[in-house]
Amino acid sequence: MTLLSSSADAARAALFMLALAASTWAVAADPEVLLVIKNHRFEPDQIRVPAGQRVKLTVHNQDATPEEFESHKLNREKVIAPGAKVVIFIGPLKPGKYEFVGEYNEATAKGFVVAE
Ligand SMILES: [Cu+2]
Repeated sequence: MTLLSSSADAARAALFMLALAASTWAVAADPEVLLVIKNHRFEPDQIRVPAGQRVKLTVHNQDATPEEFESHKLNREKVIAPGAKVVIFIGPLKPGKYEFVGEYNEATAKGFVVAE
């Protein structure tokens, strides 16, 4: 290992460490969305997310019956027990509209994600 020979080298090294830390923060900062299932409906039933980024979707089933979050367009399917919370990562998505349903109550439990 070479010792730093000048303060310019030290400054460059500090900048490098800063860049490294910044890229780590960027990875940790997935946008988060909370989705509640209540009375066999999603609240909210419309979600806006940034296109091109992975998004952390937390789905909290507040009903007394199980529900299944299902979306063919998002390629996700997950059963959620009564009272349970699950995390579903979606994206990165192209701009567009992505419908989802609660498969056990499709008449009322439906919504969509808009990526823009
Ligand atoms: Cu299903």
